Amino acid sequence: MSYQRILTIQDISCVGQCSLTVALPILSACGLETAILPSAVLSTHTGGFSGYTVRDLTEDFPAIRRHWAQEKLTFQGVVTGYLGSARQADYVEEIFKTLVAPGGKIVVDPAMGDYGKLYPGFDESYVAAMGRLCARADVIAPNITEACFLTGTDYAEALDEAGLEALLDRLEALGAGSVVLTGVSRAPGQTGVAVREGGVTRYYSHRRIEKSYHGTGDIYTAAMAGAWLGGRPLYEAAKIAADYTVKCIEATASDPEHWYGVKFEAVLPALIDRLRRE
Ligand code: PXL
Repeated sequence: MSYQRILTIQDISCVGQCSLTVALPILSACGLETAILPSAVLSTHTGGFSGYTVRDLTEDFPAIRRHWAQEKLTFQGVVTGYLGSARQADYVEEIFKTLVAPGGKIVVDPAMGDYGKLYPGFDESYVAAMGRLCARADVIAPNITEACFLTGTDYAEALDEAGLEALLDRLEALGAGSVVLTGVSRAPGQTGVAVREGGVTRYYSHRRIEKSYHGTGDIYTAAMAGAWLGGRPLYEAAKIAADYTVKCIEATASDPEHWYGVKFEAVLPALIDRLRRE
């Protein structure tokens, strides 16, 4: 496969090991040239810090898009995450329509909530905007909370098989090509992902580590998108990313001081090795 240039659009949380500060190194480690479009700049992420600063970069999007179009820059893949505003999603749609190379792929992580709640600052209009982006995506990667908001489903973290299948049906009906649903628990002590492609679901389960960390969804999406855009089948990419995310949590769990994110850097070599081998 020829050298691919990927664009990832999400915020810079200056401190906190999430969004762009994890997506850029992980996509690069997957061997992909990675361009970035920061949706906002925050002094830290919003999960557990107080008094963080936020600068929304929505107003910069149209001119940046125009400049790239003028330079005839296109992308073989676009990966989106946490955005600065609902209106920004309209500009992101414009990028999907005009700057994705023929055959290029779109991965949308509708990063907007966890544990049944939206992140601070997001509301129904943001959920609707994420739904519009999901409709244009080749792959979407919601967690259960995001899946419930996107489909108007009552939130329940532990769903039985029928509940999961119904949720996956509704997610597919949003219009996305394939769905990688994260945080899917099918047995006590386990968690994992469900991959729905062409109406068929495959599950991958692994050990659940009780401690949860910020940014692991972003790490998961970056590794899954990186492996998939790099040429692995989607289910394989979903498994590689799940195993990598578990390793990141394992590398962090023994350090109580490191509460705001995971030490993904320490296990990047293992991700690179696996991608080289498989
Ligand atoms: O990891 C998702 C995320 C990304 N960016 C910011 C966040 C969060 C989660 O809370 O606050 C700014």
